Amino acid sequence: MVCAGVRILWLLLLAASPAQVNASGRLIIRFISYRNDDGEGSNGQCCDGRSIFCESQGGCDHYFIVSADSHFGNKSACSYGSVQTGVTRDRKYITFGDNIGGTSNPMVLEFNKWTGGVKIHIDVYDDDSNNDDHVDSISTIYRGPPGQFENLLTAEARTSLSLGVQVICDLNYYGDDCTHYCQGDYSEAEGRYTCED
Ligand SMILES: [Ca+2]
Ligand SMILES: [Ca+2]
Repeated sequence: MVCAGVRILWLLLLAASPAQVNASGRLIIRFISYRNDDGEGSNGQCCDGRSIFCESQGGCDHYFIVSADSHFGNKSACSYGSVQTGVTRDRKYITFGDNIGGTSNPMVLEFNKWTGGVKIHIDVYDDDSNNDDHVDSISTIYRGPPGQFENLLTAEARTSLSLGVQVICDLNYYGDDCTHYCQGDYSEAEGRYTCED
């Protein structure tokens, strides 16, 4: 997988220069709710069961593979990383709490430079004992600078996911791309922290 390759590259970079490479910010993705009205997979069949009547809730055991990409045209680049959630069993409709089948919600992806936007791509599957069924592939784009507030978005195709996105720079990192490092001294005269540059 390309995503795995990116991660391995980063590990090599980190190993090569341990004092130089730090995360400068975080992309925070919070799942709010998800709806799969038909309780079906992308093949048009009930998530579980093959009769004309779906099981209650379709038998859908949803889990989500989230990839966050700074390059909107190439979803496989996966620049900000990816997360696979745990499973929520037997639900067509999910209201997410702070835990998605063992995965912390919100999910936090660290980055070294914010590029001004992100394409968030989500592959949805129904967990089975073998050959999980594909349910949907949905994505949304967020553009904006780092800030204090969560932005609400909807990723929608046949099914729909509501999510919140926030971008924050780490402590002492500033600027629209979170790469300006400043650990300045507090200036009594100016009433604020100052930096050399
Ligand atoms: Ca299934
Ligand atoms: Ca299932």
